[in-house]
Amino acid sequence: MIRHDWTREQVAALFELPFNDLLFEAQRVHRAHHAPNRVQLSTLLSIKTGGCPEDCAYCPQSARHGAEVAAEPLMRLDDVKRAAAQAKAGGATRFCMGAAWRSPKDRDLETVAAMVREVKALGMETCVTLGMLKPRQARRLAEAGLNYYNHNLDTSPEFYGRIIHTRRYQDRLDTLAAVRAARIKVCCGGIVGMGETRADRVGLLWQLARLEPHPESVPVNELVAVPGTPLARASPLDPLEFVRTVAVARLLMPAAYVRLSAGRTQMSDELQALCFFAGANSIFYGDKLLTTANPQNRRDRSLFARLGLRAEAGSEPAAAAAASCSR
Ligand code: SAM
Ligand code: DTB
Ligand code: SF4
Repeated sequence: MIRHDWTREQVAALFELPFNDLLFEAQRVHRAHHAPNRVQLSTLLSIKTGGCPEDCAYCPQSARHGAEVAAEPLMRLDDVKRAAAQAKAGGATRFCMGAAWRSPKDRDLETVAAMVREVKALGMETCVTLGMLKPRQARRLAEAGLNYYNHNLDTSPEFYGRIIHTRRYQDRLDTLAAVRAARIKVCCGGIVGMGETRADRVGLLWQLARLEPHPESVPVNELVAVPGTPLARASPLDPLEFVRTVAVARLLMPAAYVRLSAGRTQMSDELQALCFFAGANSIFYGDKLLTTANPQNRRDRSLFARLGLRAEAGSEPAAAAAASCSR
């Protein structure tokens, strides 16, 4: 059953279940809503890197921190198209383009709309993450055929003020509402391992589960502690607590794709296997996230083979047409 009325106490109680009970229940719910051994692959591209005016404490792209990320202008359409074609050839079904902006300027939005059209023409699903959006801008992206917009709540409302000072939690909820109203699918999750408490992880997932409808896609990022950022020396999260977070996300949002996102390079194969058992059914695929490293395709392919997992096939019409031609 899909519920939006979870109480914070009920979410906290899920976190407190014995580990095996939690994973058993998450796996049961996972199987009721998804193909148990399929994983959706998204590839990321940073189309506008660095120099961001926001102050998100985790982020190497903020101009306010001292991380070694050089600011670059918006990428050219041809280069984006080439990267998307390469991602498709590698087996990704969705191409996610990220820009280090507080919010997009209208002129830049038109360039991104053109990128969306080109990537769709390759037969891939499209996702962009460009910061805060006004309703009019969301409608413009919908007209270009955008499938998903990524905008994370990042953490609980209570912990949020320790991490970001340049925009409010409500600004994020407003952007998510604009995306929904434009009928674009919502990709929304958060980051753990930033020094937050379990109560904050409960608060984040509770907020996500209250969104109606739930986000179609929920990225669970583990902090990549980048030198030069204020969180460079954050203590790593207990890996089993990370698995619990994935399992609770699966239980609260049964139909969503739960994505094992940033942080996989620092995870063992065994930890990732537990995350898939707990209900993760999507990953970022490709050797780079936005500015930091992600596991090599070779390593992921070998992990999938060992676990008997298979990549989900493409679902955009052009891909479906190509598949039916080859039958
Ligand atoms: N600038 C846009 C925004 O913030 O909405 C889009 C890009 S931003 C890099 C997208 C998301 O990446 C953030 O909301 C955050 O959840 C995640 N992220 C950024 N830096 C990270 C890090 N060091 N570790 C884990 N996740 C990170
Ligand atoms: C999301 O939740 N995680 C991705 C994507 N959405 C845009 C970004 C992770 C970024 C990790 C740090 C970096 O590579 O710069
Ligand atoms: Fe800018 Fe996004 Fe990084 Fe925040 S997370 S500093 S908004 S690029």
